[in-house]
Amino acid sequence: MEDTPIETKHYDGATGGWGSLKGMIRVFSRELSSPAILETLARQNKPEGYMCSSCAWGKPAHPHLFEFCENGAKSTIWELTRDRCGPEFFAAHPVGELLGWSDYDLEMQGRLTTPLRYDAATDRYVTCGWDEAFAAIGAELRALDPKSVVFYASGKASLETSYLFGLFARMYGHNNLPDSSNMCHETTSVGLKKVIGSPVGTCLLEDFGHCDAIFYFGQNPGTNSPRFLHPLQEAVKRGCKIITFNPVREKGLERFINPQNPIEMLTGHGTDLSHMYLQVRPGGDIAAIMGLCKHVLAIDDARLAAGGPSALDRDFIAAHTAGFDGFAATARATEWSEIERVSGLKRADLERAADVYVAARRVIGVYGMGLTQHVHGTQSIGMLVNLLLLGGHIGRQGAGISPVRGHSNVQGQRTVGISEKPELVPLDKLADMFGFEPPREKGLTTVDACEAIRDGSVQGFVSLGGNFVRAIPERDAMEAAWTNQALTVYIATKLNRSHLVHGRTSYLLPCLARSEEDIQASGRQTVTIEDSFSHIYGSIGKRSPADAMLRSELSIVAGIAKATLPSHPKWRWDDWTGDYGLVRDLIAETYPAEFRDFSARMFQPGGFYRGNAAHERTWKTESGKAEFTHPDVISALGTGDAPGRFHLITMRSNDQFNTTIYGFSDRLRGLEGSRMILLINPSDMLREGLTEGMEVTLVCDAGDDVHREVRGLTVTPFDLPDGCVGGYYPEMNVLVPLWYHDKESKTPASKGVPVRIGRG
Ligand SMILES: Nc1nc2c(c(=O)[nH]1)N[C@H]1C(S)=C(S)[C@@H](COP(=O)(O)OP(=O)(O)OC[C@H]3O[C@@H](n4cnc5c(=O)[nH]c(N)nc54)[C@H](O)[C@@H]3O)O[C@H]1N2
Ligand SMILES: Nc1nc2c(c(=O)[nH]1)N[C@H]1C(S)=C(S)[C@@H](COP(=O)(O)OP(=O)(O)OC[C@H]3O[C@@H](n4cnc5c(=O)[nH]c(N)nc54)[C@H](O)[C@@H]3O)O[C@H]1N2
Ligand SMILES: [Mo]
Repeated sequence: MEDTPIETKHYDGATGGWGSLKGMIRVFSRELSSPAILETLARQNKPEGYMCSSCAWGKPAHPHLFEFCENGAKSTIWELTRDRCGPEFFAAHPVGELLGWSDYDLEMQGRLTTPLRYDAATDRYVTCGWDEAFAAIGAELRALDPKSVVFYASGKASLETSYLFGLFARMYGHNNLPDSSNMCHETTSVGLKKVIGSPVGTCLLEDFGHCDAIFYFGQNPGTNSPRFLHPLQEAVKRGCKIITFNPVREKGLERFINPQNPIEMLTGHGTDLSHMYLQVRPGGDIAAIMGLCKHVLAIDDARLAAGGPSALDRDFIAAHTAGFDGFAATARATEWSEIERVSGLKRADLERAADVYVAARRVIGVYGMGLTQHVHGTQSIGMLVNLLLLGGHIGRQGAGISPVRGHSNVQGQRTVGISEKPELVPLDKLADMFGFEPPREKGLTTVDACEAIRDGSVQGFVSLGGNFVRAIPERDAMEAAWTNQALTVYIATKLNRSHLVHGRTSYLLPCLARSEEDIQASGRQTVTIEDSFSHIYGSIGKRSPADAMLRSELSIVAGIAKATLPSHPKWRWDDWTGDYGLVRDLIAETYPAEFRDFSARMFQPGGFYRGNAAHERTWKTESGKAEFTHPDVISALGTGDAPGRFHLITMRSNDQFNTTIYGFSDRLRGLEGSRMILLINPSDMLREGLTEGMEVTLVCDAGDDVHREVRGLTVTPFDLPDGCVGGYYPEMNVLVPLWYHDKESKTPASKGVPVRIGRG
């Protein structure tokens, strides 16, 4: 690419530093002057404080003075905005008009304040009372077949609320409990469960204080989990080597200036984070890891031939794993030329990276959406586990596999029963505790739910947070089908597009945010959440609610349940609403191994660990061992290379939280001002005859007969591997076919969408 005259966009600064403070101030200068906000930020992620509702990164037992990051602060400030989106707003704007507004403009209206009912005669949301809303929703739900209703959760609501939401679904009569995880780390839940018997990562936060090497795949900490940069920086300073695999040169993985360190802030000297940065092609991770394993095996062969010690942990492999021989044969048989072609990486680089692996005594594998959102994502995760198993790097200090979760309680929601998979929930226990017969058949995932909404078999959708219609694939077709439903219910803090794409009967119910005080019959309530390291924390909101009419998520769920279900002496919705401690007792009774003494332990500094069998080297897999798998594909993409075809990565900017757009600056990538851009490398630009600033259309090239396109994208040169392009999520979601998902978990393959570039 050096010989092309086109310059790519890039950012010269480091992650963190003054840029992160400026980033916060630019978006929120007005809100930052509020003492309430400063007080909330100072208590963020501290024991007995408030747990940030942004990402799921761990909260250390010994927090920094300010244990928050640029993006966590943005999320808190966003919740605590002074703006209100009340009845006058809805009186002034019919839904038909609001459908023409951008995501940014909708959420910028501020916090919802009163319960709202959709009125078809005026095409407006109109104010209604809570009791009226509950009664009407209850009547609609009773009239519907429970199997035709979906209860979606977006990953933020507390363990207490989530437990009751899942319980309500089963008492009502279905397991249709998809959550945002179905678009995110479901690949992990399915993939890791299969090979190590645990649906979640095995690392603890402390492990990052002991590792010698981190193999880092497809996760962007600078934007999505900035507090992770602190342990990464400390690890590098100790001599740990980070080897990064990512098609995009993410600043967060290149250099970090710690905003908590005055010397680094004043001198501008930060830490270079990645020892090697390998710009793998999208979906090229299976091949890249195959190359690493191949070289590790070659080193082992050479050492053994010379009478030296093995480069593998042979005792671990013999005692704890199954399938090593088959996997080793596959790795040996895979040609380097194939590995280089698919990964886009050079053999010499992969060999150097493998040398780092062999030299390290403790290795951690980290990953995010770059592995999970592919057609063969489960196989990529299996490959990363293969790599770690070679050296016995699971189930000991300083080693393990560490998926970085998204929403702040997305992992916890699964833990307490929000799952469409009945086998993951102790149904017999629930039957016993609550005196009812829970449904036993599998429920709908996100993709299944979308298909069922399209074919008309789903008629009701109850949404605990989130912005489902905007987050899913195939948005145009889905929006059209959505309005055929009989009932939609949205429990939310802010207005978003999903609320406008409503069923015939629709309610929009405004709730408290986690940072707000939640007073019930027994007094001020605490809620709990679980982080990426299976640690559980209490969180207390202290801010005055945005409006006196707001209710907590738990009380809204309980209110709808009570209005829907028959009364039963063991179904104590009012008591549970009055004292969340009673719900924690139910959780502890349902999951005694993980949650014993729940309320007593929830304020333990650093959270309490609910345990993980794989961390103790107990493998709850089919074979009872950790399983080496051999992939049946070498690329994780669902489509091959073809003339004119690119694979699209849908990306998050530094100024967004999922579908919530805070602003138009993607500072860490040097991209400013617009989200309607197409990122492409200069050689591909020349090959396609494109010039910077030209407007183009992206067209889906998945080979079915549906036309999907996004118009008006500005060509922007960017450092990417050949054959791929980048664009922003959720704007690009129109292009992702609903059927284009991970084969095993059905996670939409949002990181490798086949597209063509059209003119105009
Ligand atoms: N500020 C902020 N924080 C967030 C969020 C947010 O939107 N904003 N979202 C939250 C949620 S729900 C989630 S799930 C997480 C998401 O956090 P991440 O897991 O970091 O997700 P993404 O930013 O979508 O993509 C991750 C990285 O994968 C790379 N990548 C793309 N394709 C490939 C590939 O084929 N191979 C490899 N190796 N890399 C690839 C991309 O370049 C990108 O750097 O963040 C959470 N935290
Ligand atoms: N193309 C593409 N698509 C993707 C992805 C991608 O990388 N590329 N990423 C996927 C991923 S990882 C995820 S997790 C999903 C995200 O999907 P969702 O979780 O459904 O979406 P969010 O944008 O996080 O939801 C934002 C809305 O949540 C509501 N909200 C915010 N805080 C609260 C609260 O405390 N309580 C309640 N009740 N409501 C609240 C607000 O109304 C806000 O508008 O999108 C997925 N879609
Ligand atoms: Mo996510």
